[in-house]
Amino acid sequence: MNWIVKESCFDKQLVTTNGNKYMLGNGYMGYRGTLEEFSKTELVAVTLAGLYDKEGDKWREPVNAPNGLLTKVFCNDQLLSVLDCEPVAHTQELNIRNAIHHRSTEYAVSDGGALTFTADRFVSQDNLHLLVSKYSIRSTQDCRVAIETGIDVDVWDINGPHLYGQKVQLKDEVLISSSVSGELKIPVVVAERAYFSFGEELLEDGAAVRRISFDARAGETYEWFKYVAVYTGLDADQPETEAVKSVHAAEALGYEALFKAHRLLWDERWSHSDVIIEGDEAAQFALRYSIYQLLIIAPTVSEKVSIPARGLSGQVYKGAVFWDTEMFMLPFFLHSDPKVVRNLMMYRIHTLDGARRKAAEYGFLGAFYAWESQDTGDDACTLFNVNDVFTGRPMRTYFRDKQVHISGDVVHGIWKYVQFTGDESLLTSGGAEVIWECARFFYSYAYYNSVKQRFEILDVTGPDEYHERVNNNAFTNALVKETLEIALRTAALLEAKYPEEYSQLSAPFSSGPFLKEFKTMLDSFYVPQPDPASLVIEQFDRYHTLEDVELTELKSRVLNKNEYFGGGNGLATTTTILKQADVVLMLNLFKHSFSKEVKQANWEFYEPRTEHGSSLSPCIYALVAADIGSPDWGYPYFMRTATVDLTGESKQYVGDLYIGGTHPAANGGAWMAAVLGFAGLDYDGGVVHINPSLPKHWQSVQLPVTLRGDTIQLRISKDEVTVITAADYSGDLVFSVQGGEGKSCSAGENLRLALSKREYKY
Ligand code: IFM
Repeated sequence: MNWIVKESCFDKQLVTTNGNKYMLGNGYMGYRGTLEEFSKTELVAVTLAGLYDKEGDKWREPVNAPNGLLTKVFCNDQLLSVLDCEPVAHTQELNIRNAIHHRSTEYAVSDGGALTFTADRFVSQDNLHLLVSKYSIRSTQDCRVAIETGIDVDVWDINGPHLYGQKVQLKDEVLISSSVSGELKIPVVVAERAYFSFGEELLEDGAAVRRISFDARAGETYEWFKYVAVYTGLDADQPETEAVKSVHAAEALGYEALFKAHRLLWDERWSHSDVIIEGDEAAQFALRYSIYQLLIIAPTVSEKVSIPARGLSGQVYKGAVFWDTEMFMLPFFLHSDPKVVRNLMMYRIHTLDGARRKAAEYGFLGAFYAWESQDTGDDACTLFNVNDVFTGRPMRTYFRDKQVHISGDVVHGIWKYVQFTGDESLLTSGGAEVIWECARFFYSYAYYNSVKQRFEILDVTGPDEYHERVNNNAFTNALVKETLEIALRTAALLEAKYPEEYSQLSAPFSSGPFLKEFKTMLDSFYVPQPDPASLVIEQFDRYHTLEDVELTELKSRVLNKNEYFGGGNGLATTTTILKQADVVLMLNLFKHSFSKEVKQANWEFYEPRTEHGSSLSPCIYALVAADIGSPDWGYPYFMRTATVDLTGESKQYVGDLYIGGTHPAANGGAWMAAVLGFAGLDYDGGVVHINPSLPKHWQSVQLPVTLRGDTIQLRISKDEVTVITAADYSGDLVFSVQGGEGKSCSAGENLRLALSKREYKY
């Protein structure tokens, strides 16, 4: 089984792509897949989750910590770096099973000799503050070697600098870099302990890098270790003390013991997340890699952070959390590690006040969640989010003001978690307030059309950001309707099961608008429906009046490869070309409310009109293709999604804005397409429904799923579903295949459920 991502030579052109592709992380910090000698020019970054900073009037973004793993090797005074010397041999590898990064580079040195430098590193899953690295050199000839290693305090920032008062000191053989963030004055400490059993060390007072020199003997291997801890004032009152303690403890344990603890935790993670695709190695690898990308950014411990749109791969998109988390990443975590979802949803609860401030700022009630959310929940999205490539001027965009569906997405996520896990405590821990406040926001945002006698949602931007400020976007209206329904259901559930909490939680809303108003709105709320003849749902009012141009024709009108298709003058705005799945996304989200015919008609209508200008888009077409029994229509979309961070083939610029980095929403989308789409898994909180729609060459999909505390194994093939339960299985789940009768099974049983042949359209 292949768990290795590998580069067999060094290509300067791929430094940025590989920085994303070879990422390590543990939810607390991300470490880009750069090489030991690299600096900020090559976008080295140790990106911290949840610590943001604003420099002057630039965009607020996450803080990158100084890089405690900086290491350069010199041979006879010559720097050995892939950037300057062409290596004789070079490999860069990421083992996604253990989350460990390895590089090995052989350099030609004087008189026909060769020196090989290797480095292994991991971002500990066991101690989230710890980076651990092991290095070696071996020369074929005697030579004078120097190693420069320490902390690189010259940090890469997009909108920095963010760290001030940089101070470096040496205490008990630990090098400590301390600084404070500019805006909130949060201390950031990096402590580094390098352990060498050879060489003479030179460290100048106050310097962040030391030099170890020695005479290397031919054929001998010299090995050394580094233990680096990162702490901020958000983690501890005395971050310096904690960081120093951490590296001393790490050194005492040693590299192998630290790696073992890390590896065991990764084994455990894969035991409840890995998905096996029989019959398609390429898909298998890409899906596994997508899962890896999600695991390295999962907040397993903190409920104060969520997952940014570019994960922890840097400061792109201001390190902000978008709807991507709820709509694209949440399903993977729900099925594999629901505790993570609780943390993600608690983050929304903790940022409710920011959402309330945003609603009030625009003159609405309740909670209007940030389109780009950071630590406080205030919106980091600016009114001018893109620059016009032609004029260089900022363009007015309406992501912040008009993508009101974000509040519905948050509610959707909370309710999904509660329904899926049965953990109703989330509602009494703030979830109910979020839900009700979002419903109040929509109530105040809605417009009552007295002629048509219905509530409508006007002046919004749906998922398709190329068409801003439209009326009655089908996706948005469907989410608003769901929010109102969930608000009423939440109230009924709490009143029936937790009456005391209910009266306490609902008291602040007693003067309304509350349940009565939600009900009134719901009773006459408009959601665009399929046209009786074509079955197509119009994306928004008057969408069908736009120029119905082919995508190739639209692209032929492009003048600059980075020009933005949306905004005031964007090429797509006056046409039917959409940026990303919109109606089709709605059909996937509410798949039980629409017939196969409606889904098919809309897939066929919108698919040629979708530009997939967002990495969130293709997976949705894969999901709906599987749903309508045409998995092979969806397969290329699945592959495109699952390989986005392996190939690096994604939009890197919008206007002149760099948007590169990893794509967690696509990673989550790949999982959704494979498991919820092709394998057809659908747990509704009561019954586990399985209705597979496997691509032609897939024999089966096998995976563990964690449902209501039980982890079961599923093997889903074209003619049979097998459920394997553990010895301690509770026996509570019911399984139904292809809509048939529900079956239960007991602990330790292999339940085999036959499938009838399904007619696929290939
Ligand atoms: O949330 C998305 C949005 O839908 C499209 N532009 C990029 C954002 C972050 O991924």
